[in-house]
Amino acid sequence: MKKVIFSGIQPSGDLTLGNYIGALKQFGQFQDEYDCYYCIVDEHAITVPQDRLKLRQQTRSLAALYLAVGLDPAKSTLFIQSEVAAHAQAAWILQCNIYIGELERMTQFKDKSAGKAGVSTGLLTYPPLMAADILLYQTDLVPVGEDQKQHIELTRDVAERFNKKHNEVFKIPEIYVPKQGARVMSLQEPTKKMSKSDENRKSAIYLLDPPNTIIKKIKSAVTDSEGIVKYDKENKPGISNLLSIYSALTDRSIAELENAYDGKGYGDFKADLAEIVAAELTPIQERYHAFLASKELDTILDEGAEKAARVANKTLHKMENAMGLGRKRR
Ligand code: ATP
Ligand code: LTN
Repeated sequence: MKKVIFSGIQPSGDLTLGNYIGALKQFGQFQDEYDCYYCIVDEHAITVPQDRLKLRQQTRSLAALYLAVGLDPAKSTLFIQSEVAAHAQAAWILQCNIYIGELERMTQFKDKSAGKAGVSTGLLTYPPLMAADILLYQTDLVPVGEDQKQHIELTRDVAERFNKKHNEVFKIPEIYVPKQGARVMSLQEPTKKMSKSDENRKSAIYLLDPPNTIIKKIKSAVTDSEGIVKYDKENKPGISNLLSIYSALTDRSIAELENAYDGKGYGDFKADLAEIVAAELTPIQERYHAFLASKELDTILDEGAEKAARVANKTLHKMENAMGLGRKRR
């Protein structure tokens, strides 16, 4: 039997180059070897306030993007989290097996709740829902950016704890982070991660940015005054980030790039990088617009949800049996 991959992205805004390099770009590569589930995690998105119409539009847009980067619905199961009820049901059971202290320690929770009034309970219980996503499919591997490491560790902990108490219900998943570009940084503040919810639109390249915007943003990316293309994350975070992006998109090593740009300034380097990014994104954008306008998108999502529910319900029933919920189910 094929091993299982599961990953999810929130429809919480326009996707960035960070989402692409850290997550999306990997997804297509697994399709032939693994049984892949790719989810649009809209229930995670509502842990912070969302506009109802925008959320729907972003959900559809993300589905079209998944397809545009090359996910093949004949090989991968593509679906919307809220359309498979088992996710919320399993999350509740997992919440009852995770301690509050474990959730309060999560850096994503601390970052997103710091200084905010009216923090939702969902923001705190975000990780059990994510654990449910992963564990319901008996997942082997979870491709994500580095920022999700802590959540995957908690998922493993709760799965091991549950298995110990209730016999083997879950497969214990492993994280998969890309070698290059696991943490793409902001173009304006290169010590902060590039994020789709950043208010400064210049800090991120969005997957749907037109080529001239991409060129402008890379040109104005913050670097240093030394003018030497060299990787030094501590002292030269800006150029180091651009080097990582370049390397992730071309499969050329950082050392090779440093050599190639030896004696050249940041101007040449940035111009080449802008061209590479635009060349990577333009065909994706063309396919995206075609999918967004097609009826096929709804059929793919309907079929995806149906298949996902069949698989997820099997694990959910095992969880309910283990906890003694309802009547015995097979
Ligand atoms: P938000 O800013 O709204 O929290 P986000 O941009 O972090 O969102 P998510 O939907 O949380 O995006 O993440 C989708 C995937 O993209 C995850 O696998 C995450 O690890 C990855 N990812 C997000 N930002 C980056 C980044 N800057 N570098 C590499 N990977 C990233
Ligand atoms: N928490 C993730 C999104 C996410 C996810 C998942 C990723 C929700 N459920 C399951 C992998 C597997 C994020 O914010 N990037």
